Amino acid sequence: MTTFPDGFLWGAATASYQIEGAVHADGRVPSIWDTFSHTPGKVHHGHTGDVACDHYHRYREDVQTMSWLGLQAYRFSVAWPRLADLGFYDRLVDALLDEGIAPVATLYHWDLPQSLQDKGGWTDRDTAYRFADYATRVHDLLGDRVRTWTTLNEPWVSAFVGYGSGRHAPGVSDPATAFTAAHHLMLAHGLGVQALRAAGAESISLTLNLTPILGDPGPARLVDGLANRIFLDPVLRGAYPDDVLEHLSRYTEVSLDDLATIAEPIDVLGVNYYTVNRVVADPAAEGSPEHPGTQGIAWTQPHGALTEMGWEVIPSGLEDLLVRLSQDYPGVPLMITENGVAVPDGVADPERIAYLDGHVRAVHAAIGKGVDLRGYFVWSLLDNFEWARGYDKRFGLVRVDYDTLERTPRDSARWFRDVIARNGLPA
Ligand code: GBH
Repeated sequence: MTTFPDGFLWGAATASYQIEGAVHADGRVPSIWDTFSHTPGKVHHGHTGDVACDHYHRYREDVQTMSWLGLQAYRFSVAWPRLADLGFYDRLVDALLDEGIAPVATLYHWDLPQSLQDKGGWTDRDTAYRFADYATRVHDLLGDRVRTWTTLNEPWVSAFVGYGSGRHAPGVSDPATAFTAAHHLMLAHGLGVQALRAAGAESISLTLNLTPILGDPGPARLVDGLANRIFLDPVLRGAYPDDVLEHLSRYTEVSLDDLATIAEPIDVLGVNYYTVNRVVADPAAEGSPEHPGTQGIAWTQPHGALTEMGWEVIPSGLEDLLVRLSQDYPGVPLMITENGVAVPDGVADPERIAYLDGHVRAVHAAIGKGVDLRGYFVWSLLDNFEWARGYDKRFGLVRVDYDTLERTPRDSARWFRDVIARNGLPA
């Protein structure tokens, strides 16, 4: 039997723009993802989040599904564009608590109000201060019931996919803006931690997408800096790594005051893990716009079977990552805040069960090696708007029919229900 420690937290995750729909309800204002998805050519098939899973109106049914699954926690994000009327989250949190499900709230999962983008978005330092004000307002409303808070989801994606390659909103492609955005996102995180702490939040975290970089040691080290250490080091060690600072400081000023704010202690580090990257030295290579400064480095073919996203399936990458984090950044408990896979549509999804089984085993092995890992959240509860890839890529434990909006639990949902019920995998 693969059994987990008592109190290990099993959950599932979603994000506001990916599931809510109801983009005009109750005074919601436009976000950068409304603008981006309505710009022709940006999202596959021209899909938008206008309706998505209509979770905004169907949350009661979805909470019932969570209850059937036996979820102990549910990770959702609050839409900043809904700040004028947060009543939806008030109702959602009450519905979760009625079912004994712990709400885990992320304050920013990529849906920046368009009005802030019009003033520069994350390239404008002021956005970080606005984020802290927003954090305080959300905590004022939900803080009596929500104990666990996450500032940002995956600042790497916000900065380097939003402002580096432009594959995501706001669709800017410029290394200078990407690095500047990265620093301002870190500052927003630190100011957000201060705001939440002052308001009395019990547990505060940051969620990073951490991608182990395999291949030639020199290139792998550089890309690891630009993808992983750029956020890990300032938050958990108080300084940007030298190899990263060399790039950053070309575009933005990094003061000691900022570094002190960014290093504000957190209670948990959220880890989103999907796959690894493989790189080699190649003098002719242009590098990647999502890792500016990587001229002379080429990304090589993933190994083995690929997911519908084209990502390599490699559970050992997760075990190694967790062990590395506990060695390089000791003292901070870890939580898997996202892990999951897009597979071909259907209610039978043996590939998803195999993927999750492999990764849950990897997590168990890491705990066996002494890693302080507190929980595991599947991405995702529901099929949803997979950003630039639209609705074709399906990550849900629960299938969504986008014509009828009917929900159908997949085989993997039954499998995960068993895992939660026995707090471990079957023999
Ligand atoms: C998460 O992002 C998001 O938080 C979530 O909203 C999203 O729906 C989910 O994952 C699934 O995509 O780009 O080929 O080099 C994950 C973002 C995915 C970025 C893996 C780095 C590395 C593979 N990460 N990616 S590749």
